[in-house]
Amino acid sequence: MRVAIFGAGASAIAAAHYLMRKGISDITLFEKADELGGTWRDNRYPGVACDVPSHLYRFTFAPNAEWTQRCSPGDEIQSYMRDTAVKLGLIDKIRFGHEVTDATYTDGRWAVTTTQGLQGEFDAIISATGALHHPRFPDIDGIEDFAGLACHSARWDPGTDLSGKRVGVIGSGSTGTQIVAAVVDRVAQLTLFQRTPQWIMPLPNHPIEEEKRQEYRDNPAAMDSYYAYLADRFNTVFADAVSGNNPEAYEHMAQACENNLHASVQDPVLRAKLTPDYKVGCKRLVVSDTFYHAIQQPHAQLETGAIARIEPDGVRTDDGALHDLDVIIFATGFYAHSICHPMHITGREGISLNEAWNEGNVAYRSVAVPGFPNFFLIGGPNSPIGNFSYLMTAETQAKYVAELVSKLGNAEVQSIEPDAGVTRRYNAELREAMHGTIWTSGCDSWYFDPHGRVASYPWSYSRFAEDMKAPDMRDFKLVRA
Ligand code: NA7
Repeated sequence: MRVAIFGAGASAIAAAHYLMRKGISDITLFEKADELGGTWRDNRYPGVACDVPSHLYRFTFAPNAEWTQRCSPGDEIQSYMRDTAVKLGLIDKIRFGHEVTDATYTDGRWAVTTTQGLQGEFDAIISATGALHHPRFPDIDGIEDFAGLACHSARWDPGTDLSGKRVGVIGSGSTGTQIVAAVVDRVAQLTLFQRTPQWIMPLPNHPIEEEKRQEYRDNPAAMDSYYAYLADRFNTVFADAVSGNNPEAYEHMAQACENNLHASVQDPVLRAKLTPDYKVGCKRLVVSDTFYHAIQQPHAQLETGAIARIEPDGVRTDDGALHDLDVIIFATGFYAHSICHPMHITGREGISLNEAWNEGNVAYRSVAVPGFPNFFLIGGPNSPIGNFSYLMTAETQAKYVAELVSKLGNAEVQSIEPDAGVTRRYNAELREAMHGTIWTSGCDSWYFDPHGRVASYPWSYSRFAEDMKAPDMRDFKLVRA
């Protein structure tokens, strides 16, 4: 059994781990960059941190007593990803600098080609390439004309010195708010260009003291109990609140965000500018207990006027004002629906994944696509991507996919793919369930795909966990050799 995994981020690490648990060790991970870690390798902007507590944002199979903060900074998570890959013995299995360009299926085998040429044939492939990694630059006139330093948040060079600089941040999502809070004390002047205000959930990011870390080192079971506690809080309270499955928790959450704004911002004009006109949770909730303080510093400015264009000296807003800047940081998000792009994946009878998905990304339970035998996804279409630990999603899917892949180890089974009718019905049910969710309640967000459909998971986390416990083989077509 030879399995290829595309990517070497969290999803790929989870996939490799669960394949190895099934005794499948001939695994090759193709990684376009020269380092693993995915989003934590790419995002090194000031203030980058996970908004999920670290003791939950970890693999169940790799507990870590060393987290230094409740929500750890990006570089700690990146080190954790690397350490985990080393412990699993994955480093030698990764081909760095190999961006997959083509994967073509013929008679039970996938031929994989990367930027370095044909890499041979595999019995199965798992695409674990992530959703948030194609930086999205705003469509603003003159973006090329800026004379200072302009950079997307996911392309930030951590060596950049911002002290004494006039800095503009465009975008006020999770990334923009983290940057503002992190740099405000070191810059001469800070302007946040906000197109739409965000609801902000205050979550103090306290340090985890050495004493606590020692306790976890001495007693790993305590970490597991804490993980279980956090998982329960996040999945049955937080995530279910957002997905409409826990109205009482939703009310608490909405109230907490409203109280946070009122308690933190006294100036009525500024407060009005920061008040969203949509429901809490419609856009992905921002988690911060430092942003409101930062934006109220005397040298910080919240600009809500529309941007007319970018000029060599800065940003000109519609009212004619020029905001002079030395640095512009584009915290403008990602092409979140470019799953598997720009790879050419060709399934049975020459069907291309791009064609199969030309009216939107559709999969059976996020992990498999009719017409694409022995091809699986981690973090595929409609994966649970709300405000909880993506690592739990990735692990649950990886375990499920490993179960399917292991069936190919049986010499009698040549290929597995989901039934087209079952997949259609699953997606019809999913779209139906999307009506009335908070995400469709009247705001724009990166959850919407270019076809206007929300690409999240509409049901409760417990349903996801239950449905994904093990594949129901009646939903799959098996071709016997
Ligand atoms: P997001 O959440 O997609 O936020 C992008 C921000 O950029 C958002 O405030 C946008 O405003 C703003 N934006 C985008 N285009 C423009 C233009 N043309 N002009 C002004 N402002 C613009 O990306 P993040 O990187 O913050 O977070 C992505 C996810 O990463 C996050 O949810 C976590 O899961 C981790 P808009 O709201 O569209 O008006």
